Amino acid sequence: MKLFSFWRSLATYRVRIALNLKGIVPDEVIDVNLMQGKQREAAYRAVNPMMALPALIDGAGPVLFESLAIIEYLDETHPNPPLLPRDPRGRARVRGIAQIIACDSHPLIVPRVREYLEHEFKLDEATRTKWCQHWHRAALTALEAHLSDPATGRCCHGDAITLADICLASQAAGAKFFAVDTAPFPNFSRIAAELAKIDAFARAHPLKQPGAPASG
Ligand SMILES: N[C@@H](CCC(=O)N[C@@H](CS)C(=O)NCC(=O)O)C(=O)O
Repeated sequence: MKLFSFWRSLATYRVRIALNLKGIVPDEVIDVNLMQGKQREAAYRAVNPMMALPALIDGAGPVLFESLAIIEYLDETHPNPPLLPRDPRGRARVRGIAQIIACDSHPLIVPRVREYLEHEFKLDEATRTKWCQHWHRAALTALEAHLSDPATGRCCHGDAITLADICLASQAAGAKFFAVDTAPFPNFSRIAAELAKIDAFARAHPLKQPGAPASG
């Protein structure tokens, strides 16, 4: 198994957590330096035409792409521990929370968007940061409302770790990178703090990866 990764990639962080929870160790982790724009070079474009991390090759392939699709693949091929509840309503809620993070919020703050704001619209760094913080807070506000639901337990959905918690951890790491205060979101903060204590989450954290700076 080959994982295409970069320490700072929040989407790859999601996949690393799932791999750790399932006890899967990739044979090879291939570094694609997002800060040097390596994701746009021909070699990686051939792997993932979206020019985004992560990508995963399991055995003879094909290449798997998009973190949520990769995590569901891992869940289907390695069912224990399950990352989705059994009941359709629960699965829909977990996927919904995951998608607020991975599909509605995260895409607005990735390098290609920040770089477009900089080069095409000439927005300075402070304005670009304001953009990122705005979309973070919008997602955190929606998540906090969902997490106030009685279906929330120790984790986003009951007491077992699901895909929603994996995504929540990535949102929490992103909030730190962009200096967004999560204190006004107490359910979110409580779950993030609980997850950070779990080894599979802690080992997968961006700042624990090769090449990461000593602090965020
Ligand atoms: N929806 C994708 C997001 C992929 C994505 O945008 N990844 C970021 C890193 S977290 C990336 O590689 N960005 C490259 C760029 O924006 O140029 C997923 O969840 O896998």
